Amino acid sequence: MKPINLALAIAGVAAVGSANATTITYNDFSDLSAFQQNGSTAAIADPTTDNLGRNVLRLTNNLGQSGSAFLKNAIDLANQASFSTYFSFRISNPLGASDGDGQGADGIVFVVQTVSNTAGGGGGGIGYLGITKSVGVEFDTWNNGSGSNDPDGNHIGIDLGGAFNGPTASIATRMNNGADWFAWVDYNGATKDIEVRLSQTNTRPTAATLTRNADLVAALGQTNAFIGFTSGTGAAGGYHDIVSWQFEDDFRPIDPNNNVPEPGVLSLLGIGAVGLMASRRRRTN
Ligand SMILES: [Ca+2]
Ligand SMILES: [Ca+2]
Repeated sequence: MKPINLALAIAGVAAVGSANATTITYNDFSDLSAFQQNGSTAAIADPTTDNLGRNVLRLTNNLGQSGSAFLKNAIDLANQASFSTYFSFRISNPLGASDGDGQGADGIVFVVQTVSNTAGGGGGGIGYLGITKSVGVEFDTWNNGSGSNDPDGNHIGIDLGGAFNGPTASIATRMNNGADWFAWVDYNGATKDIEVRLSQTNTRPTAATLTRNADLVAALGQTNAFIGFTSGTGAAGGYHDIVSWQFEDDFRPIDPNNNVPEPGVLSLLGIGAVGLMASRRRRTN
């Protein structure tokens, strides 16, 4: 079902105290005013409508690019940097060179970082390389070889410190196949487990696709973080789009097919905060 372009963002900015919760929801990216866009992402006209008529967050759209979009306001993550997020992405219009599984590169990285709200290295860096004090979940579509910790040209990985250093999982179906993909990332600060789920439907998989145990408080150096996405292209490229996004500032795993947990208290700050664009949620399917 095609999303209806009404509900743009529901945002709460947490005040001091554990009773407050922040939920950020984008079912549509027609208003990007809450984002700092960098590199190629900043050069792409907003709003960007994909060929399905949806307003998407387009990170890259050509060869030789590096771009990113991070929320301008840092978010204070609760319970030892815990968070949950769910987003859908689409990689279409593959350009340039091919690797073993076909044309298109380099992918998308979901990033939680504290250094700044800028972009990292392009190409095989996927806009993530060099963003220290970060955790990145890569959706990597180009085989840069073992030097970049790439097992193949179509895998996911969980990385720390702006380097490709974590466990990876190969994905059988090409992620740059022009279809919508659905991803979940959950970090539980109590167990220190990062779990990533990836699916071609919006049904949350029971089992994680990839896990890594890591101390994010140590990796980040603080629990106040910029949240966003990066992408890079090189001799191969394509359109790298975020189609929808939900982010929770604590470990609250998201099941888009059940009632999404409402934050206990939604504290809305009008000035300098993420804009309140709608008063009710819409499902993304
Ligand atoms: Ca790669
Ligand atoms: Ca590939």
